[in-house]
Amino acid sequence: MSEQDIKVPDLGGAEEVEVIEILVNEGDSVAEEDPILTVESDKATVELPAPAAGKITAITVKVGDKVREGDVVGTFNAEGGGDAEVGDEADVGGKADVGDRAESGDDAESADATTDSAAAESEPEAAKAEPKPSSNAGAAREETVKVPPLDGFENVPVIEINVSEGDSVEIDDPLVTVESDKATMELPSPFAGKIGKILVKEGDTLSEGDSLVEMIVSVGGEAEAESAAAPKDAEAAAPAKAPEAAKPAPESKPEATPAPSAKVHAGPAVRKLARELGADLARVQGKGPKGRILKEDVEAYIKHQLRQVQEGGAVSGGAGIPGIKLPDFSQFGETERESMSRLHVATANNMQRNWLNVPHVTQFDDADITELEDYRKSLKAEGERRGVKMTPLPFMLKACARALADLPQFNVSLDLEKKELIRKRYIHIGIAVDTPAGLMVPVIRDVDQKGLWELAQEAAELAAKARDKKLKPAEMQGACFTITSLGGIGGTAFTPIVNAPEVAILGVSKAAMQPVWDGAAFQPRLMLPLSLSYDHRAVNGADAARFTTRLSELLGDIRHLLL
Ligand code: CAO
Repeated sequence: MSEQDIKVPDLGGAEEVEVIEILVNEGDSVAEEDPILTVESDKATVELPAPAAGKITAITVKVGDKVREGDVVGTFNAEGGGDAEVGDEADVGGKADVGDRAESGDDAESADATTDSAAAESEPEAAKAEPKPSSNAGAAREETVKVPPLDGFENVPVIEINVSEGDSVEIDDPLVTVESDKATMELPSPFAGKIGKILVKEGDTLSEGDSLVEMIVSVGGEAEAESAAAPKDAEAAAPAKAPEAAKPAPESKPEATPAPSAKVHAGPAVRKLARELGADLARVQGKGPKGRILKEDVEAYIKHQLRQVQEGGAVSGGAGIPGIKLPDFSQFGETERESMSRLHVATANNMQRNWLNVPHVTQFDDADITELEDYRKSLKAEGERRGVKMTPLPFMLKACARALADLPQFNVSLDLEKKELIRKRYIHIGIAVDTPAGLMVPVIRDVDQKGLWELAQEAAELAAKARDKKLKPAEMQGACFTITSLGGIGGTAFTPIVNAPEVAILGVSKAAMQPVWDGAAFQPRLMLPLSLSYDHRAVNGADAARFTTRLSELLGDIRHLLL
C-alpha cells in the first residue's frame, strides 16, 4: 500500500473550480466511487469520487480553495496498492466534468473523456436544435431543442423542469436539470424566445439528441444557434452565473411547484439524500458557503419536521406555505445571535400551529364595569386583611365560567377525525401570564365552583409560580377556555390566538372612561374592551356575539352572577 496524490482531474473545460464541500476526513476508509470533495464552477456542481477503495491519509485543501486540473487535493492509500496513480487524469479525469452545463457526463472512464469534451466544443453536428420549416424566413421560427452531447452518458434522469409553457427565456437560461449519480447539470436554452410545448417531464431519462422543448425563437435569434451547436460556446457567451444566482422562478409557475433547482444550491449527494428523505430542498436553509445546502442541513431539517409533527405541531411553513428565508442581515447593519429559550420555541410552535389550524374570527364588545369597579375597590380593605389583591381578573373568570355554562357550544373541542364534538362537563379556565421567560398559561380548575376570593388567591399564586418557573405540567393542562388580560398594561383591543384544542379565548384590554349615551345624556362610564377570538369551525358568529353580550351583562351587573 503506497501513498499517492489525489489530483484534480480534467475539468471538462473549466479553468478553475471552487472546493465547496469536503466529504471525507483524514483516516476515513472509502470505497471506490465514494465522493471525496465537491467542487463547483459557475455552471455545475460535481463530486470528485475516490478512484479506488482505500484510506484517505490527508486532505490538503479547504472549503473555498480554488483548484485547477492537476492540483493535488490530498493523499490516499489505495487498498492493494493499485498500479495506476490515484488522481491520474486517465482514471479520474472523466469523472468530473465541471464547467460544462450541457455535459453531465461526469463518469466517462478514460482519458477519452477529455477528448470527448473537446470534441463537443468543436462539433457543430452536435446541434441541439432542429429548425422546423417556416414560411417566414428571418421572422420568429419554431425550433425543437434537443439534448446536447452528454459526454457519452445516456439515460440521465430529469430532476427538475425549470421552465413552464409560455415562459420567455434568454439564451443560456436553464431549461431542465438532469442529474447523473455524480453531477447535477442544467441544460441551457440555446435560444432566446418563448417556450412552447415541454416534451419531457421529471423522472424521464434523457440521452443526447432527445427532444427537450419546442420553442418560438425570437426574431434575430440566429446568432444563438451557435451556442446551441456547442455548449462550450454557449458557456463562453453567457456571463458567469452561478446556478443559485439565476433568475427567479418564472411567474407562471404554479405555487405548488418546488422552487427550481436554479435557486437550490446543493450537490448531487445532498439532492439524492433529500429525495430519499422526501425533503423539499427549496425549504432547507443551507449553512454551507454561499448558502449551500449540506447533508447536515437536510438532516437537521428532517429532524425539525419530525419533532414538530411528534409534538402535534404544524410543519414549519406548513399547509403548503413556503418557509421564510432569512436574508443576510449583516448587509443592513450590526447584528448578534442569541438562542431562543425552550419556552420561547414551544410558544412559537404553538402559536404557529394554532394560527395555521384554526380559522379565527374575533368579536369585539365593551362591558360597562363602572359598578363592578366601585364594588372591587370597596373590597380593598378586606383584600389587605386576607393578604390577597382583588383585581378585575377574578370577575372575568367568574363571568366567563357563567357564560360558558350558559353557552356550552364554547366549552367543546373538535375531533375532526372522528367528526365528533367533545363536550366538557367541567369549567377549567387558563390565564395567560406574562413572565420574563415568556408566556405561560396556568389553569384554574372548576372556576364555576369557586368564590371570588378563592379565584383571586389562586390566580395570584399561579401567576407567581409561573414567574418563578415553578409551575408543574399538570397546572398548565386541561383548560376549556383562556383569558388573556392586557388590561394592566394598556391597549384598546387585540386579536388573541385560540389555544387549541380550546375553541375560544377572551382578550381583555384596559378599561377606560367613555361617554356613554343613556337615552337622555352622555354619562361617564368605565368601559372594559373585550376581544373574543373563536374557532369558526366550532362556533358561529351569532353565538360569539351572544357570548360577549352575555359577558357584558354579567360584568355590567355582577348580581347576575348570583342568579
Ligand atoms: N383595565 C384596567 N386596569 C386593569 C385591568 C383592566 N382590564 N386589568 C387589570 N388592571 C389593573 C389592576 O387592577 C391593577 O391595578 P392596581 O394595581 O391599581 O390595582 C393593575 O392593572 C395590574 O394588575 P395585574 O396585572 O397585576 O393583575 P391581573 O389580575 O389583572 O392580571 C395576570 C394578572 C397574570 C393576567 C397579569 O399579570 C398578566 O400577566 N397579564 C399579561 C397577560 C399576557 O401577557 N397576555 C398576552 C398573551 S398573548 O401574547
